[in-house]
Amino acid sequence: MQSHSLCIPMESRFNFRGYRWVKAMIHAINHVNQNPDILPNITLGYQIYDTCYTMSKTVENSLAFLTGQNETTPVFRCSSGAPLAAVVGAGGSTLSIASSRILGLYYFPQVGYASSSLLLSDKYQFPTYLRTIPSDNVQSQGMAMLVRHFGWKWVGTIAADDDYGKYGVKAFKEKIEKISKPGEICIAFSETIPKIYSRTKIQEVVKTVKETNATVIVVYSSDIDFHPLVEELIISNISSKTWIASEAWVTSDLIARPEYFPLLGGAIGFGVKRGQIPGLKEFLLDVHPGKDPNDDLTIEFWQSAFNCTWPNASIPYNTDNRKNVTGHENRVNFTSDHYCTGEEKLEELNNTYLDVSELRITYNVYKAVFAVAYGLHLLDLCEPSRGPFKGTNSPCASIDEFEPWQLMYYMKNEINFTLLGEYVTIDTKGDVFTPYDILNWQMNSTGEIAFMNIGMFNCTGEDTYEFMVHNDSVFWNNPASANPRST
Ligand code: TCR
Repeated sequence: MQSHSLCIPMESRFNFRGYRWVKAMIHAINHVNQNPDILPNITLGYQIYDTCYTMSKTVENSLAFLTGQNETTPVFRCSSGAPLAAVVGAGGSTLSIASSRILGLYYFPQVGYASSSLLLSDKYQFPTYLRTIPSDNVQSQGMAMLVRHFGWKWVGTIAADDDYGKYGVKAFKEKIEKISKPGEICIAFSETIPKIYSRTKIQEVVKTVKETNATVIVVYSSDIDFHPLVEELIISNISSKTWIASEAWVTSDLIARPEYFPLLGGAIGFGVKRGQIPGLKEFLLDVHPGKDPNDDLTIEFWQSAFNCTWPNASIPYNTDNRKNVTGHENRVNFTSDHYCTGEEKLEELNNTYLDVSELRITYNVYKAVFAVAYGLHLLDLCEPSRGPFKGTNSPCASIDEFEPWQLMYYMKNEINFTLLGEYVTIDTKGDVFTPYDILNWQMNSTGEIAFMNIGMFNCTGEDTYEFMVHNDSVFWNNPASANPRST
């Protein structure tokens, strides 16, 4: 495995959830390799890069991946000479968009598992982008129907300042306009969360939230971007609001903390379809930094998980340089003064890495890998002289030396397969339509936050939807414990 981890961390902690996605990706590849019905006699390999949640690293990594060796002319081959098949990723939409502009240039297939921005459905701009997460066009419709369902008149919006937040909120407003009568639902305010930390800007958002009469606020943001605002809202003691959560933060362990419950309890949000991946838990437990001295990511994982320094590690434990970059005063530099022994007990680790109870994006990652595998499988099944490509004798592509556009031919036309009992189909815009669970933040008896399933939302066809909410199951976070009439 080749992992590059020369990040300036955006956060002072290791992204355990992201690391779980990495493991799920590898696990899925292993499953494909072990499965005699998919690509028999072919072994898929992989390279995993860390985007560091930044645009520049994403672009750089995409080019490094394509050239195989820091050259600028892509050869589309691994160092072994085998063809590169596809990119799975990136995480956030802004990063997928950046890499997709490069990959699209070469007609190189890309399958996203979390990037849900509407922009990515535009095949003119992103001809080779497919995804296993629905477009936010769908989620925004769901949010608008939720607002109408509960009869709220005034709604505020807060968006992360990126292609996810801004386009999500834009679609939400358009859907509101479409499904309501004039004056029935109104936008009380629209704020954005800065991408580069600025306490002053965040305090302006807090001021708006404090002063508004609207009791319902939609937040379209990743957990990482939303977190500094949450901290500031907590300081201001804001409560009795009903927060509508976009899928990226609704089940995040960074936001769903008991200490934030007075602020965010009762939040209602959309979670993409869950899945259970056989054997994943065991696979997650099967990591050790001693296995491969070049596996920087695992070493970094271990150091962060157990608060220790791995002997001779190239990356020091948790050095946070972000302070200098963004002027974020709250962050500290800390290094651990003791070495890891390698005897640390992974089973005792109590964090989101090992939590396989809410596999939503993780399941999408798994699906994305299978989508690529099925594309390759179709390419490999091509019958000689009955191939789809131009030339004498209708040639096929060869699995040992195909070109990116040849795999793209298959990925674009007919990706549908059954995975773990679910029928997965990706349309010609690269989009999928899977149902959402509507989740409500409640406090369970042990003082932890539970994501109660209170309904579902599904897009069933062009402009046709199923929407269902159990009103009686909703926990409302206000003194009356009742639907806040945001009038
Ligand atoms: N779409 C976001 C990124 C994102 C995400 C997540 C990141 C989504 N869900 C869960 C971390 C965890 C949904 C985007 O940028 O498109």
